This record gives sequence, structure tokens and C-alpha cells, in this order.
Amino acid sequence: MIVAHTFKGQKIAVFGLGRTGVSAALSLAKGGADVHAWDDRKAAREDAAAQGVPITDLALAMWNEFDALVLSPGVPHKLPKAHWSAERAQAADVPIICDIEIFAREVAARPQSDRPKIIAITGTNGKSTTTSLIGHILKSCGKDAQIGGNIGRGVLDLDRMHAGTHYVIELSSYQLERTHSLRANAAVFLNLSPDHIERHGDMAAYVAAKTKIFDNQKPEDAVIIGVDDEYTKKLCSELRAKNGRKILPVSARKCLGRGASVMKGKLFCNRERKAVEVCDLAHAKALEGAHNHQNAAAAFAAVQSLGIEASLIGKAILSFPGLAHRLETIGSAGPVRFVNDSKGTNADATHQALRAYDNIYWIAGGVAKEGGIEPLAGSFKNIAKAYLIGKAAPEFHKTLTKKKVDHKVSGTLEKAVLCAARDAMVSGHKNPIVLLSPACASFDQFKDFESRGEAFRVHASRIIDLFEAEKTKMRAS
Ligand code: UMA
Repeated sequence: MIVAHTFKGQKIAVFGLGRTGVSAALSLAKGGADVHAWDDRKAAREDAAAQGVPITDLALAMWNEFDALVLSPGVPHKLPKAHWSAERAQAADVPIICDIEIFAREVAARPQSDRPKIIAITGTNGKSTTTSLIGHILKSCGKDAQIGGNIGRGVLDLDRMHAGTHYVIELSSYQLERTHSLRANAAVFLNLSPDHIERHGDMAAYVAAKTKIFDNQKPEDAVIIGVDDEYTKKLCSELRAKNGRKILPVSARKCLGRGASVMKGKLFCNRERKAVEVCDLAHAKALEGAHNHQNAAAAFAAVQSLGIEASLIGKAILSFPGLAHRLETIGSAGPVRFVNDSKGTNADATHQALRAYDNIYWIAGGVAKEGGIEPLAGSFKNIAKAYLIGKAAPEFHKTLTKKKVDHKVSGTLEKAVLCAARDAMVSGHKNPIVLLSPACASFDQFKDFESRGEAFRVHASRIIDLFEAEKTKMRAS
């Protein structure tokens, strides 16, 4: 755990006792802050108390006595409706921060020579893969890499910092909007498309939150930025005009004068208008598809900006094992392959999954994002049949009916997996894929996308095991 010394003696409210809240409360309390934590759910309060978190009913607290409110990323402070704790904090002029801000202040408080390296990653899609890939490369090159943030462990749950630590941190717009002091030695901005608009209000506010990743960077720090979409292309030009730091563009579409790019599946390092081949991504089994090629180029540029040799990075990219919940093959029952893409929480991410295969038995639904699945129409030809779950089912049913895509409303994930597997099994297709790529948030039926992916793994594994047991029985008889 990273102990937060910078809040020593301060009175801090912590709201939301999930992954972020519990680790922030414990870190602050250990560092000598006077912590008052609360959650709307009794079970969450009881769980946190059992771990040693000091619980106070914040509804009854004197808010003008607090120095800060640490608000969990999933709890809104403005839109769609400010949570009551945020309203109380704002009325009393109490600053609202998150765990990333606490971490950033701890780093900033250390002498320059003793600071760890920070590699921060954001973007609408590909953040988790790129974060894990950067962590994997650094570890393969013998570095102490700590991976967390919006993926896996909360940032304050990571191991204690020292000068040699490389913190590889995935950052969501929810976290960035409450972070003010972070200085990223390498800031990776992968791509941008509309997402989380209900929370930020409009695209401009979403971009404003995301671009906070560049705040506080110094001339010696690096910006690694995708240039394959209109938003990031424009952003890259704006950053270049400011000319304050090393800017390394990355592309999976075109060869660049500098930065990193992927052409015909090969990753190139671009410098002074020369392109030097780093590795052939055809051998990187966990990095299939153009979106992953952009992730690989960004990871390469980020690690190289830290002074690591290109050939070592190339070797490590090829041994990347892949990421859970992102185009993750769970296994096969005969010809039917089960793919878990629960991380596909918006149309753009799901688009990449639908483009990766044909004969797809597609499971989608949950809490829909703005625009629903209309933007996916170009890939509907790859769908054999769709199975709809959760709140979005009626809306998606309308879209699929209009676009003449065969589908049924299954309601729950369990029913959807069963129906999809049965239909795929008797379809006669050569390599049918049962794909969970919901294009939706999970909150209506699951705690988060990870629990949704784990549930898919359980249902799919049950079918795979049954299939194997039948096969063994048949062989024996
Ligand atoms: N809560 C209330 N009242 C409310 C709303 C929530 O009391 O009105 C409480 C809940 O009871 C719960 C806690 O707040 O106990 C949940 O807080 P949270 O949703 O912020 O969850 P954490 O467990 O702290 O997880 C957060 C991130 N969650 C979100 O941003 C929604 C996790 O990202 C992240 O991994 C974790 O911090 C550690 O940094 C998840 C995510 O879905 C994976 N992120 C979004 C995405 O990737 O699209 C942004």
C-alpha cells in the first residue's frame, strides 16, 4: 500500500467504499489523516469497517470542517445528478478529489531524485490493453512495474514507491476530472470517440477531462498520442503548437515522420523520417486487429521514451499474453469458440470485436450509451444471431429489427449464453463464435464489467465442461 503522508492532520471525508474508497481511506488513515468514510450501502460500510476503515455518517457531518472529499470515480458530482455528498461538499467549498490526486501529491512531495516514473494511459478504448502491455514490457526488461488505476488494483493499493518504481496507471475521465497534480513522465492518449456523455454533459467536457492527463508535464516528459481519429489528430496539432514537450504520434494506418506506426502488421519506430522495423505483430497472438496495433505502437513509444532499447521492447511485445475481458478466448466446445469481450462497454470497442470474426452469435446489452448500437450497422453482416440482455434490450431490439438482423431477447446473460451456444452448435458454421461484447455498461445487472466477464466465463466453462464430459462418455461406450 502507498501511505498518504501529505494529508497528515487533515480532516478528510471519503465517500464510496468500493475499491477506490477503501484503499484511499486506509492509506489516508495510516498517514495520519482524520478519516470519515461513508457509503450509501450498509453492506459496503460493514465490509469497509471490517478492514479498519473509520465509518462516520457523512449526512450528519459538519462539512465546513473537512479539508477534502475523496469521492469514488463512479459517484457523480455534477451530472447526470450530483450525489448528495458532492452537493454538501460543494456547498461548503470543500475540494473534491480522487485517489489518483492523493497518489500524485505523494509523488510530488518526494525529492526529485527519489521520484518514481509515472506512465499514465487514457483514451476511449484500448486503455487496459495498453496499460497491461506497457507493464508487461517493463517487467520483461527487468523494471519494477506496478500496474493499476482504472484497471485491477486501485492506485493506492500498489506497492510502496521508490526511485526505481515505474507506475503504469490507466486513467478514466472520471478519475482525471478529479486529478490536478499528476505529472506523467509519459502520457499516453490513445484515441477518442463519444463516451460517458451522460456524466460529462457534452463531448467538449469529456475532452477537457481526458486532456488533464497532460497537465503538469515538463519539457523532458513525453506525450504519446494516437492520430488515427479526428479528435486526437486535432489534439496532436494543438499540443505541437504549444511545443512544450516531446510529442510522439502513433498510428496503425500510416507511416509517420516520427513516433511509431504499424504498416502491414509490422511495427516501425519512426525517427527523422526513417522507419526502422521493431517487430512483426503477426507473431503477437494477443494483439490481433488494427486497434491492438495502435495499442502496441503506443506502448512501444511510451517505453522507448523512458530510454529502453527498441529491440528489447519488440521482443517483449511478442510475448504479451493478452488481457482478461478483452477478446479473451475462454475455450471451445467442439467447433464453437467462446470469446469474452465484456470490456466492450461502448459501440466503438464492440465494433472492433465484431470486425474481428464472422459467424458471430453476439450477446449484447446492459446500460446503453448514447447512440446505442446504430454505429455498429457496418459490422452487422458478421452476426449470425444476436441475444439481448439487460435494460438496453428493447432499444437494441428496435435497431436490429430495422436492420433485419436475426435476434432474440434473452434477458439474462446465463440464458443468452445457453441459447447462443445451442444455436451456434447446430448452425453448421465452420467456426462459430459466441461473443459477449455488450456495447453497454454493466451496472443494471452486474457490479462492473469484470464481474460480467467472470459470469460469462462461468456459464461458458460449464458448457465446455459438459461438452467434454459427453465426448469422453461417447468415446468410452
Ligand atoms: N456508491 C454509493 N452511492 C452512489 C453510487 C455509488 O454509495 O450513489 C458506492 C457504491 O455502493 C460502492 C462505491 O460507491 O461501494 C463504488 O464506487 P465506484 O463505482 O467508483 O467503484 P470503485 O470500486 O471505487 O471502482 C472505481 C472504478 N469504477 C468506476 O469508475 C465506475 C473502477 O473502474 C476502477 O477499477 C477502480 O475505481 C479502481 O481505480 C471500473 C470502470 O468500470 C473498472 N471504470 C469505467 C470504465 O472503464 O469505463 C470508468
